[in-house]
Amino acid sequence: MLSQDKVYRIIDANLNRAAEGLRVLEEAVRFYMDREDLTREFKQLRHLLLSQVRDLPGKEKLIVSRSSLEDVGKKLKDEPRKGIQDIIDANFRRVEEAQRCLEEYGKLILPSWGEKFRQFRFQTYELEKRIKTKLKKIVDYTLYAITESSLPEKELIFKVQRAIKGGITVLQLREKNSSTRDFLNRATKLKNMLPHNVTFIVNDRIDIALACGAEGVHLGQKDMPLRLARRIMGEDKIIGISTHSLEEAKKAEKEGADYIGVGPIFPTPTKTDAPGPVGCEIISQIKKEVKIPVVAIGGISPHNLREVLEAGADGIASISAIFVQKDVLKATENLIRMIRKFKEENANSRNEE
Ligand code: TZP
Ligand code: MG
Repeated sequence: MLSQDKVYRIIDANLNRAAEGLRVLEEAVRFYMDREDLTREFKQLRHLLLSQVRDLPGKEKLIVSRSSLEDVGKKLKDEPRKGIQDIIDANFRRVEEAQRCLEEYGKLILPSWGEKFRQFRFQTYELEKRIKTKLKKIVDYTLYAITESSLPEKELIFKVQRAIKGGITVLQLREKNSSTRDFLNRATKLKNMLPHNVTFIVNDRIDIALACGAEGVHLGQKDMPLRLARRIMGEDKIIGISTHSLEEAKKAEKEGADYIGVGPIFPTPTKTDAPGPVGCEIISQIKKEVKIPVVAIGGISPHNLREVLEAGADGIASISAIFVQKDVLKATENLIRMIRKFKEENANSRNEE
């Protein structure tokens, strides 16, 4: 039989857990997202939740029943956090689980707590949805490396490690001939080895992107339509679209793409079914009319990089200038150094104007 003392102990632990989790979330929306409205909502929810104790018969037993030193669960460690998104995810879980416990155990003491805490839980789900749509990761598209398809796995992993060390900011896994299982295994391995400042995108396959926990997917004009992809992926995932004209770029933005790839800018032997090169001019045209980041792709190398950046590209995507180089580390370091130097010069000359 569950003694009343133990029920009070569970209630006490979960009130604290819920309040602490809400406080962590409140700090995130206040200081990270700068959202006064959401800050207020979290504060209200926390106060409302704690104020329920007023009506709880025998509420003085809560503190009496507390025995954190004897808590057998206190040694269980939380997973390490990779960044703000991880913290937010973990704390929503914590709050929702605590609310569920308060709903289940609380109603043993006060039946109305069942419905009250159910409502708090749904209010929390709602807040979570709103925050997740706002909190899409801010991606640095500066150097977007795309893997060479069908590399032996060991070589792929070795080269990706070198590219990470060299400073890529996005990694896209592009496998054109793999089985689903091989593709997924590779995606999972790469996802697990990427530091959190390198964004992981899967080419073509929404299912694999979701299954391995990638941050997004990259789709071509003949892949899953963007609106359907968004419905499947959810608002918090990144969706990039390949475009070859201003019209396609505008359409992708209108339908909710997070970034566009434009190209092939120059002739490239890497993608044989790509339309002819579109040149740099299209980058400036698109930049004038489209607000989402523009990543240029196709035949880009240290020799023509400057032209692409001068046309206004937010980032450079490449397969061969990174993964088909003898020394992937050096090639990557060189590209990133050139791009950063250009961006710095540009920022300085804009300041002087
Ligand atoms: N899409 C347009 S061009 C291209 C893709 C995937 C190939 C880019 O490869 P590279 O070696 O950087 O030209
Ligand atoms: Mg595709």
